[in-house]
Amino acid sequence: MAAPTPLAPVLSAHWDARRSWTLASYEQHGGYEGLRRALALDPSEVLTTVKDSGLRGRGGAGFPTGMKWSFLPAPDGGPRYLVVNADESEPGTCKDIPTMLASPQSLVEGSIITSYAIGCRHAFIYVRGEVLHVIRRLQRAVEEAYAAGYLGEDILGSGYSLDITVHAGAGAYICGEETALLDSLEGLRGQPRLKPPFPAVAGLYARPTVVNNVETIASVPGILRGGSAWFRSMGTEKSAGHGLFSLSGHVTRPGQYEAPLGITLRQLLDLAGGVRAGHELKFWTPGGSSTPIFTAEHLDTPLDYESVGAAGSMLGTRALQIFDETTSVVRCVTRWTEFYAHESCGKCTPCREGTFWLKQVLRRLEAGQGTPQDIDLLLDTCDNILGRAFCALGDGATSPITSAIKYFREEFEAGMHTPASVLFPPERSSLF
Ligand code: L3W
Repeated sequence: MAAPTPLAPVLSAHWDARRSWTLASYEQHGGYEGLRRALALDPSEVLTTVKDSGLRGRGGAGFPTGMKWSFLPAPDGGPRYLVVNADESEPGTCKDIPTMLASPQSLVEGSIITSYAIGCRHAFIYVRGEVLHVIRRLQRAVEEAYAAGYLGEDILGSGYSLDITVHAGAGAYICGEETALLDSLEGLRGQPRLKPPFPAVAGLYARPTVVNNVETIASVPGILRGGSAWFRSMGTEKSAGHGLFSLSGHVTRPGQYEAPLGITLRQLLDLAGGVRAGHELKFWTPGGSSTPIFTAEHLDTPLDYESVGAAGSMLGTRALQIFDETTSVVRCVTRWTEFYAHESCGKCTPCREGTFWLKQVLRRLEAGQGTPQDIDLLLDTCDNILGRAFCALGDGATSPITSAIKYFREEFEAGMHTPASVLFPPERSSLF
């Protein structure tokens, strides 16, 4: 199979246009053509188009989007909802917020098409609370869409009606977990629900609900415009289409790079000017801090769901955090673990207690005051969280630790006698 080449961007194609966030700019670049095509089809045909495209959830898990929509039970006359997960909080992940800032109308258009396909009359966009500027921009985009007749009653004379509410969260990582998000949206404390039932069956207000990530929904207008075969012509057989890859850390030109799934980090680094000058790659995350880390040996691993999984990690949110040889892996993993311990919602014991103890052990290893039992203690604690926590937060917290010990065990052993700050002076690293 030929190596994927960087493609002409789709999602980010117009991000550099003047006032790209306005409806006028969006329309100038083909905006709302996808909605017009969708409204000319039966809702079931829109669903089939998305199913045939092979689009998979861009929020981390990669669940087939069309299949998720088709899990909604047959209409019973009651409400059914679309909830867009815009609670982007995974460490290193920075694709949804740039999308909403530069092209909020792509999310609004995608939400209308999706709602039409699933028979929803009221959609919600749940945005993390800290990003007030993003919330304002989205609200303005929704207002513009109402004024232009894309939202409200009888959209474009089709007889279909839809309202969209932009809802601000309060800044909790757990509210990115889809069922905690639904609880939060209902006004409750955001904590995960037991699954099943999945939201598709009993979601918001116990009604059938589709929960999809921002990038997933923003990809839908392009699929309606270009067709499912066009989308499938990019990426790999099982990981179709394009995606935003966010490069951060020790990289010359950090930012969002749009490319077909299956591109490699080596190719992305070529686009981003490489690892910062004079340094070399030590380790990186393929999908945010909740995925097992990779090293330089994975530079040519195709970044698609199957290949990354086969290499022992997850594609996740495609948040590629790059760390060079000046970085202490122990210090890095300790910072991430402090984040998980802080953000654990406390509902289940393995995650609440486990992340606390992982943090304690890692802090003493970082300080060079570890004990000979500490590596086994870390691995044993991770083993008691993995698969036993209530939601993915617990599992995610273990991934960087177990993978870092696998690749850099000697650095954890050094933590029994030498502080990380001596081995890796923070001023050299410039990160952490
Ligand atoms: C109906 C079934 N629906 C599965 C649906 C389910 C959900 C989707 C995926 O975690 C991952 C996590 C993070 N009937 C269904 C069904 N579904 N079976 O499919 O479900 P699942 O359980 O595989 O994943 P999840 O709980 O949604 C997402 C990883 O993403 N991650 C991302 C984190 C990003 C953030 C953020 O920035 N806000 O939190 C990074 O790696 O660790 O593994 O919709 O309902 N039979």
